[in-house]
Amino acid sequence: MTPQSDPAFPASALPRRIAHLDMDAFFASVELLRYPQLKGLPVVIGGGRRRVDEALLAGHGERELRFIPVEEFPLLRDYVGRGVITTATYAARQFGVGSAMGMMKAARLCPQAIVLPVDFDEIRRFSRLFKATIAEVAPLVQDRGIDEVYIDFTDVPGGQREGGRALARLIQRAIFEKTGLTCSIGVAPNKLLAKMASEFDKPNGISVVQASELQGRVWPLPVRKINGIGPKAGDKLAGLGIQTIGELAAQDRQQLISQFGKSSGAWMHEVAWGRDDSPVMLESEPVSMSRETTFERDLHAVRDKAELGRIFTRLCEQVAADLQRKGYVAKTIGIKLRYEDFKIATRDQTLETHTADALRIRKVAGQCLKRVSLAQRLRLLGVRAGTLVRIGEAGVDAPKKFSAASGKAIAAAENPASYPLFQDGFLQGF
Ligand code: DCP
Ligand code: MG
Repeated sequence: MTPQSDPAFPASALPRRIAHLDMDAFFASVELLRYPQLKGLPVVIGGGRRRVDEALLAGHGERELRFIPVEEFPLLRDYVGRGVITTATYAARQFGVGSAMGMMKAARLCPQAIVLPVDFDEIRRFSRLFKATIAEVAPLVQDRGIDEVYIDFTDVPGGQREGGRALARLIQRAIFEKTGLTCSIGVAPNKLLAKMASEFDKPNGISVVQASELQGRVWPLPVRKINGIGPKAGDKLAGLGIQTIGELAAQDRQQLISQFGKSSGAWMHEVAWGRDDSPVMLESEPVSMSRETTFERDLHAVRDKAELGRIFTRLCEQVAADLQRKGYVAKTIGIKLRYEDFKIATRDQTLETHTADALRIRKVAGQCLKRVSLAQRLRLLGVRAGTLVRIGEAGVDAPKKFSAASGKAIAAAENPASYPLFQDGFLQGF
């Protein structure tokens, strides 16, 4: 039930003030807490925990990490592999380095950047900590991902002051005191505009946007800044000569509907005019859980079948472990492949009953794999569990025992004679 439709939350008499908060260079900032000597330097996060890195840090006790000399950290220029950058400090971004960029390419742009691996446990710990800090100040918080939330300021005491700036400042300060991390906040009449506004003054900034500022501050932005307009829609709009949100707003609504369909076309027209009624939802559930991996080298379904099989099984086990740890079961299992030419293929299958069982996920994912071409070599493989339900809800009971079986056990449980089998460039029984 949304707060708006819940009689316990009557619609407020006050103007809506919605904030979007996004942590600054999140993964990198968390590493900088551990290694404060790297503050202000170009640092990128990416790649696995490499041997050189471990060797370097070995022998340094936890308490002494902050004394490791800067010269001893691994540099991007020495990186060899196919890792991708998850994020970069603002000092590194000045060189054009950023999220989703291959590390070898980044090394050409900023060879002197320091490379650190991701520590997911630490990331999750800080994610929970900053969200809990916000919840102490404002009760209506919607989780939007590892490092961002929406906050309804409307009825929070002081939430209307300076259009929300005062409360934003207070939250920013509270988070910094609790975690040592900075964030950026946008406050606006709705989620759509707040999400854009949080980017206006990054890092460590606050932007307050009023409805009257739509034309001056929002319309000049590219359409891709609208949360929900992805690369495909962006390209299609560009093909129609529509680059900015203002240009989108100037389009005839019917014209957009005929180009993009009834709901998308109408939605585009609404958001271009800065309109969005979607409520800040108290509880947000994950839509899916997935694991994927980019291979060190492109792998072929036939020539590298053993290696691919192992990786595939491990991904299924990881997805099962994620589901079990977080208390969810899934009804859809899917796969994702990226071929050597970077084209992507996805397939999924809906189950009769929910599961979080590694063996079952492996089996269904294997069936999905039979439905894609495997003539080309693969660059990436991913496994996804969707249509999630919390265990204990919607009539779903926790199974007595999940199998979190190892790859070997999974292989043995299936018919070893047919596992894995390949025919005509298509993977059979994989
Ligand atoms: N992330 C990732 N892969 C990506 C993009 C992001 O793993 N392609 C991770 C690393 C980021 C975190 O998610 O630290 C949050 O993503 P953001 O887009 O908010 O990026 P940052 O917080 O790093 O930077 P910014 O200051 O721009 O918000
Ligand atoms: Mg962020």
